[in-house]
Amino acid sequence: MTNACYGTVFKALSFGTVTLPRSLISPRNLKFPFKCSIRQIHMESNNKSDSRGALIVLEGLDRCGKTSQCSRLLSYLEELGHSVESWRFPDRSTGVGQMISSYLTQKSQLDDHAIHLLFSANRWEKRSLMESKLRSNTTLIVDRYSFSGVAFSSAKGLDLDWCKAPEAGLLAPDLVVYLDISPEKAAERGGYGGERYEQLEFQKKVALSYQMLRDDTWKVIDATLPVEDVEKQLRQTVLECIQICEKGKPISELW
Ligand code: NYM
Ligand code: MG
Repeated sequence: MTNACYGTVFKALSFGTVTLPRSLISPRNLKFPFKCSIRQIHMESNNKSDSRGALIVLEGLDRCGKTSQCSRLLSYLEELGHSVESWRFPDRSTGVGQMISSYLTQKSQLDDHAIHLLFSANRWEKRSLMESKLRSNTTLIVDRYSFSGVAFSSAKGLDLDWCKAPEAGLLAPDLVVYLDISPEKAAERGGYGGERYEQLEFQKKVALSYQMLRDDTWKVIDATLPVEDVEKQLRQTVLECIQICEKGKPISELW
């Protein structure tokens, strides 16, 4: 086969648009010297199946505005036609979640380590569902995640690395947004709801723990800005993140 003929065969295989001359399809003529090139073309054409939803996490002190920003973001992305769900941790609907809820509402007492592990278990019980949602192209907006777990427990004095350990292997977020507000300003916002941890002195310690956890991949937004301004910044950074995941960014794990 001449070089010109190889050229025709490759063109046909790569783009599927050129009809191969019958004489070239006979097994005798199909001696490809570049087998691996064909395999590579096949992989490239499969890229669409790597497209996935984004795991977006919002973090911050109690009363920083996370919950309302999550629901505004959900409506916005739905209006744009994205497949998106809003999640939160703790997820109080499960058995583990009910134990956590009873602890937070002061109906039960638990050792600090034990409650830390329950918060972590509450994420582990959702891990596989989370992964299948992402793989089926659904973006998840998550109100609190592992960073809350580590920030709140280490603020009680538990060792930071000990707190991080049970989170290892959970899905890594594609974006962490930190809604930044001082503990004093947060406390001024209509008061706390009376759950455990909702006290100014404790929130000051949580703010310090968050500072230790934060790295420059986090998007920090000034949560004292008007709601619409926070929302605008959030939308922009979230859309960029969704686009990157659509292109097939691999899923990774903490930490
Ligand atoms: N919290 C939340 C933890 O202490 N560890 C965790 O892992 C998570 C996810 O629960 N004060 C704390 C932070 C909050 C409290 O959360 C309940 P929310 O978002 O207020 O329902
Ligand atoms: Mg709260």
